[in-house]
Amino acid sequence: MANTLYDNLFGKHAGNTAPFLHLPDGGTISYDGFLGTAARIANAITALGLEPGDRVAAQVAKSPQALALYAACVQAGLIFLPLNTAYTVDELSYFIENSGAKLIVCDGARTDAIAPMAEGLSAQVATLNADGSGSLMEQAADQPETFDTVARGKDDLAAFLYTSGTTGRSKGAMLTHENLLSNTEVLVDHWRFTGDDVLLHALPIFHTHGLFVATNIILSVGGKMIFLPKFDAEEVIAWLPKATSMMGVPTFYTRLLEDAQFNGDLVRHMRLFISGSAPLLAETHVQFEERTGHRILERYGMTETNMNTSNPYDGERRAGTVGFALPGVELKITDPDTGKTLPDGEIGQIEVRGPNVFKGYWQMPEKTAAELREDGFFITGDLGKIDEDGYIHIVGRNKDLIISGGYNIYPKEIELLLDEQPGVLESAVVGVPHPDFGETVLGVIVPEKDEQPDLDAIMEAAKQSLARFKHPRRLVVMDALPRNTMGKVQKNVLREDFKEMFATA
Ligand code: MCA
Ligand code: AMP
Repeated sequence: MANTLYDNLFGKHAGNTAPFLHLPDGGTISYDGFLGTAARIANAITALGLEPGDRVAAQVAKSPQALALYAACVQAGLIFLPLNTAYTVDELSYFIENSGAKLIVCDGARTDAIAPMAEGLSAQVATLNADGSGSLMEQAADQPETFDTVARGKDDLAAFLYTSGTTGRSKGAMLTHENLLSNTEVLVDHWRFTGDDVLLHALPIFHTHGLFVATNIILSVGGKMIFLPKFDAEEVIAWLPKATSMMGVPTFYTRLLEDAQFNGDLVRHMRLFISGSAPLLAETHVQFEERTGHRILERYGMTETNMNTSNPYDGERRAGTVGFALPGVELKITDPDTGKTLPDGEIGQIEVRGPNVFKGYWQMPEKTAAELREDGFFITGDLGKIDEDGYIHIVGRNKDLIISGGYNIYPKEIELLLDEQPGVLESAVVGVPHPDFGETVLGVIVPEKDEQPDLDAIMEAAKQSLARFKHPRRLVVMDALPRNTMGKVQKNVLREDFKEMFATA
């Protein structure tokens, strides 16, 4: 029976004994072996009573089994909801409640903390540890290696990825089989991926970049991945000679350049380096070319849309730009006040439309309507312009967002926590330049009259409820926040005043 995503990414490899994953210990996993594991997991999850359309939340370390869980969900018609392993139980409980997930797959070390929350939300819990052990694989062990693929059409939902807005909590972006498959096919073609490619994969698999861009492309062409648990410059340098291509966030490239062992000889044979998720400094692009002779190909995407634009494969890869709209994607620059299209060269908000654009935010019709126009254009919240040669430049954001090492951080969430702390009258959180993470989090606190807030206690409170990557790297106390005549906090002034704070961090 037809299943749009499963058939095109996974099912077509049935019986293929060629390697799919190369593991850091030197082992390999074949396509066929991987599909067998996925089918066993699909059987195990179905045996738990889950039905097509149910959500499966996964907060698990990167492993072949974690990837097989994704394949299993697609095969069983379940909606896959991957979550950052850094999220605290507080953060997790929101995603489970909001999505109505029926099953949470988590690391065994976290079950004590997660089980009570899961029980309260009527979700089952299964464990999957970094080494592939845990109750999920125990339950899968006795299951058959084949599974009757559940029929799913192009408009059926394949995944929810949570992403925040400027106000309130995260929203579940609903992605269909077609959203994911159409983008994969365009990228394969645009970036010339083939079955001969060996992709060095050091990204996490709980976000679009590592899962729906990197992994789906390799699955689509039947190539191989060097599947590293995380980015570690030494490990990456050791494996690069065996790879043909790599995808990364800008921090990957700046960290490689900082390593004296990273030189042109190591990567002379490589076909392609791709960067995205955050702006790649033109300076990094230039330094990388000087060191290696390779021009990094920068592209631009979002959770809600997968990839929208890319620099050309053959033409000039222009530093500081994100290239052109991908085939099938329409992109326009509009006036944020009127929504009218602006002439080339003028700065406005970036809007995109195409088969890659998501179906809306789960159970949030008003938020969907605010960002996804009736005519199908999605308002990205990024500010950009189109230059005289047609290259798209991202010049800023119309949304209050910090991108640290490729992870998105929404200041509002941190401000709400800071504002609640004893002695704090109000706060503002801004992103300031950071040499390693691109941007990092600075918290500015205004004390209540005659109060001296305990900054250590505030950091401790942040640790309790927020993932580590969201913690302010520094807290600064000010008498008052800069405001404009309308009373709005001028975050641009704070960003300017503190832009050198981490210059030498
Ligand atoms: C880890 N830490 C971080 C980050 N990552 N803090 C801020 N920002 C981060 N990104 C914490 C660690 O918990 C640690 O805490 C401390 O900072 C330093 O850790 P370090 O060892 O330096 O970090 P790492 O483990 O090496 O990770 C850095 C990383 C990683 C390799 C850059 O964050 C990463 O893989 N980022 C990729 C994110 C990604 O895939 N984004 C794509 C989103 P402590 O101080 O306790 O030790 S998809 C997307 O954006 C769209 C769709 C797109 O266009 O792709
Ligand atoms: P996310 O919400 O994780 O999907 O992050 C999407 C955001 O990352 C976009 O709206 C952009 O602000 C940013 N982004 C992704 N790729 C790039 C890039 N190449 N240059 C600048 N910003 C980027």
